[in-house]
Amino acid sequence: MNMILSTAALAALLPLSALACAAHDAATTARGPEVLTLAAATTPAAATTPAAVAAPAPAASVVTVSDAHARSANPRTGAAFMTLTNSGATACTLTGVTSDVADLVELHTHKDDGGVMKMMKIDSLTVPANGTHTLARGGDHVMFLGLRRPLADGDSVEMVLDLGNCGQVPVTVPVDNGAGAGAAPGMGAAPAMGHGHGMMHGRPAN
Ligand SMILES: [Cu+2]
Repeated sequence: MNMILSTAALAALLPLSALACAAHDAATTARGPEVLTLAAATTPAAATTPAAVAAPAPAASVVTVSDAHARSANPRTGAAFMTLTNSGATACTLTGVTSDVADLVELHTHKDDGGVMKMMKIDSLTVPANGTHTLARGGDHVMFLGLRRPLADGDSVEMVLDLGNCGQVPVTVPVDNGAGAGAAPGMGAAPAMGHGHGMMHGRPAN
């Protein structure tokens, strides 16, 4: 009898506790969305303010970017190329580039060193008033050192160009590892270029 009673008691209790659990879960779940709703209500408000403040900056920049692409010849380094056009009446100076694609992002150029093209870091690039400056293979480029992810065709790289008084210019650069390979047969040895970059980067740092 005891056994039967106990079982009956258990049977009677179980649904209760199940209900209690369900009710508790429901209460917990109900609280969750409430918190989420509050957070969701807060976030857009917070996000709106910086966006409203930041909005005039791109509009103020007289520099636009065209024909941009990025490429990488090895897993550790890559580069980006583009044409910068300045529609303003004064020169603009590109002093830096930021991107989360690599540990280090630098401005580079190539120089003929006794018949050997070597690349080196530069502090800035100037885009003349009402003119253009082109970053191209074998010349000036944005250098990615310590890639945080591989650059595969079809990917894109987000970066922000710091043009000082001319503003911050955000740009999304598509990855095209084959771009320019046919245009510069002399420099076309892509692996050699990549190798050169790697070699040069280790050394001037010392
Ligand atoms: Cu470089």
